[in-house]
Amino acid sequence: MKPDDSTLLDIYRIARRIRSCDDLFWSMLSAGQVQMTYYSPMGQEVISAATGVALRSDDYVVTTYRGLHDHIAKGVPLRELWAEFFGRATGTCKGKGGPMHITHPASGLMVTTGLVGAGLPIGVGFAVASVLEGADRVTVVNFGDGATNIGAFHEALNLAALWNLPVVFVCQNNQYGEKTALRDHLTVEHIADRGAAYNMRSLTVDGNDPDAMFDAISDAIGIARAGNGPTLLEANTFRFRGHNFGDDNAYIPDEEMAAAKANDPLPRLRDQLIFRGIADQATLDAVDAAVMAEVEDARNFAEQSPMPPISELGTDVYKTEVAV
Ligand SMILES: Cc1ncc(C[n+]2csc(CCOP(=O)(O)OP(=O)(O)O)c2C)c(N)n1
Ligand SMILES: [Mg+2]
Repeated sequence: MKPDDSTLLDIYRIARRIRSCDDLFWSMLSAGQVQMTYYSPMGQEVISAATGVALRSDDYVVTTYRGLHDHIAKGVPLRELWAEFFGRATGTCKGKGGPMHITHPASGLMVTTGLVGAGLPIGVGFAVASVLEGADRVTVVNFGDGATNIGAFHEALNLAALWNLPVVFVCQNNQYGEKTALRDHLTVEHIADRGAAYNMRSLTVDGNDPDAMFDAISDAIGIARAGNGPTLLEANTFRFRGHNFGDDNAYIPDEEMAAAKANDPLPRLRDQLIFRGIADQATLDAVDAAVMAEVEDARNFAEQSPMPPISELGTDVYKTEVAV
């Protein structure tokens, strides 16, 4: 299904929101104004934005440490999200999860995990739960290219295919697993080729193309919701800001980075919206300004929020509360 004009504008707004949060996190980290573990999703925004508009609010998403784009696109409120990234008591997990463990069931963002590949079997579990409950909810699991070398990826795909589960596996192929390039860790041409081992519907798309990405993800979601089983969707993209804050991308050849930057999904989408007459510069500038105001509000909220009290250390952690 191709996105209509208003859907494309929604994708732009969400992608812009992600980019603005990432830019501000990056400048605050660089200035030493905040300390946190941070894995930038810069360059991968359109994958999540297109997925976010294609999903229902009661659908589920599972993601990884590189999850900011998925959190925002699924609708985790920016204030609580920022507060959790900053470890504040007002955060989604009372400041005890941090950037790598965002959970916000009210918006369907169920799990963020720091363990590579660990989200896939969890997503399969959510899909089994939907079937047992008779709900037509779909689960989208996001992971990287490197994660497809982990045993859990293969176990999850096998079971999802065998049980015909309502799950979509989205591999955000950013061409690198930490400092290892795709060509040094993969024997198949496309990650989607791995789905054949499980007789699973599989395809590769340009994740930076909002039309192609929305088309592919909405089809996969529709097929899963109708009870027709899982899809492995490989969304090609690039990672602009290194593996994590502190990694300078020195191992990425200059020409490769230049080509990727020329394919930056944000300006590409903006140009498309203008070229196709969907929005003009002034309209998009207004969207950018409104988004920036939301982001500044979230930053202020997080900065002004208290740290969790010591008494919270043992709560929500163990089944039996531990007094501290
Ligand atoms: C089970 C496990 N093994 C190793 C690591 C260390 N590690 C963290 S991120 C990463 C690379 C994963 O690459 P990819 O799946 O492509 O995701 P990306 O970081 O590119 O989004 C590795 C090896 C880990 N967190 N968990
Ligand atoms: Mg990767």
